[in-house]
Amino acid sequence: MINKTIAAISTAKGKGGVAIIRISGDDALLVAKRMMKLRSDNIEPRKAYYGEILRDGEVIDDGLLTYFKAPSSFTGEDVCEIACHGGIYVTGAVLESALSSGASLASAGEFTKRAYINGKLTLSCAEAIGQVIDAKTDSQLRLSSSQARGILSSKIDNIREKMLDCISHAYATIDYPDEDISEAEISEIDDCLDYVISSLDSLKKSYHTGRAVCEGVRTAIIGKPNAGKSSVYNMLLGEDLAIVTDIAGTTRDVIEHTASVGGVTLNLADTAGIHETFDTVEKIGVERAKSKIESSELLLCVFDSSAKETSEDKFILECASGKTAIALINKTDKECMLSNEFIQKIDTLCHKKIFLSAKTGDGRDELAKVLSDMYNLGEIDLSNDAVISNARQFASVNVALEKCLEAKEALTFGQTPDIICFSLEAALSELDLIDKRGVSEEVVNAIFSRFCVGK
Ligand SMILES: Nc1nc2c(ncn2[C@@H]2O[C@H](COP(=O)(O)OP(=O)(O)O)[C@@H](O)[C@H]2O)c(=O)[nH]1
Ligand SMILES: [Mg+2]
Repeated sequence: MINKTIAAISTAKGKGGVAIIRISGDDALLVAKRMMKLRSDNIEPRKAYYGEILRDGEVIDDGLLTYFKAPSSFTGEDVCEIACHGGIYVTGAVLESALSSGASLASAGEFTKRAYINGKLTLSCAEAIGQVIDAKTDSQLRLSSSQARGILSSKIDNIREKMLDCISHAYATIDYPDEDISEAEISEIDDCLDYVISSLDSLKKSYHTGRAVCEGVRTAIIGKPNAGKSSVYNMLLGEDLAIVTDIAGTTRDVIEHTASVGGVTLNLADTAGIHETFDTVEKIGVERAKSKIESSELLLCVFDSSAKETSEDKFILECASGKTAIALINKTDKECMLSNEFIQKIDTLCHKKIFLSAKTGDGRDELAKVLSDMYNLGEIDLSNDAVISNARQFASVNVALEKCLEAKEALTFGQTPDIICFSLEAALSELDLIDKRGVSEEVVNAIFSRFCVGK
């Protein structure tokens, strides 16, 4: 039953100055009044009221009650927020009091799900709110905050309206089957369709950036022992997380952390140096490094420039071919001993090469620039452009685009309008999977279950 009144702690679990218990549903105010001794009985919306908080009739804390009357609240239902002291035990006790006063415990994401069901948010805005909460980097925050404000949703609405225009024009011609479609009508449908196609195409392309920012790029740092992989790893993370020594074979297990470089989220793996070894543990490390190469989307191949290249370096270069790889020619604070021939080979096999010193940090900015260019961060304004950032949205945009291209082909080859309409309607229902009611309950539940309780 949707109108069951729910409650949860909406602030993070832990000790803090203040915590907020949120209550939503028809009985929200009744529950709040039962659990608080307030000075006034007349609670007006959007005002804060001080009072004592009771549990089983006993005062356990004091705090502020704010009431938001439906539909002008986050969930669209009656909402009460009680701000109490932010200790772990006291917030638990206040929540308990809300539950014993008639509320049920909210499940993960239930407040946001209700906001979606009550039409306060589109699905992509709701997803973006989850991403705002989960954001670990500045780019993630900028992107998710703009999508939470509805930038993607309004772009989708705009495309949808244009699609409807195309469909209504095409239908108008079906209604008068005896007349041929006039040149003017064809060109009107054609222009409208071109706009829809180019908009869908830029949304589709934006996923390259959206994914790199939100989900991150699976990246492996590879190289021979002592090339400086762990030093590069630490430099990119800005912390000494991996052990660095001049002893070959220091890194054995794969270590993974997330770094933001040039706005791109790198899901970085530092690996063991790849070479022939008889050490049992190191051998396992080398195998793991090799399998990381397979499962990564981007390779950062580290070469030690202070010594002549070896067969191991050549092997690393071979690993790079056919993959997206950036060569990091490390230790540039020392004299370069790599042969020109080897550097030329790097140029042919790697996407880019960067001269770098993990010791001094030289070259880090260039790497940031290369990554930002690779993922089009310079072309996209994360705070203002509509960007696709998850696979669900991408799949729908992709299919909608294909269907529109089919409609365009039908129009170009002079097919009957019903064929054009058929493709356009398929595109429309696919687009409606992003924000509109075409989304199945299963998908909606899966999206909201990823949220934390209290959101
Ligand atoms: N001079 C200099 N030494 C470096 C640089 N990067 C790493 N090293 C040194 O090279 C050795 C091996 O580094 P490490 O990061 O452990 O290499 P890994 O085995 O590839 O992980 C250590 O002694 C580092 O201090 C650099 O840019 N310049
Ligand atoms: Mg290492």
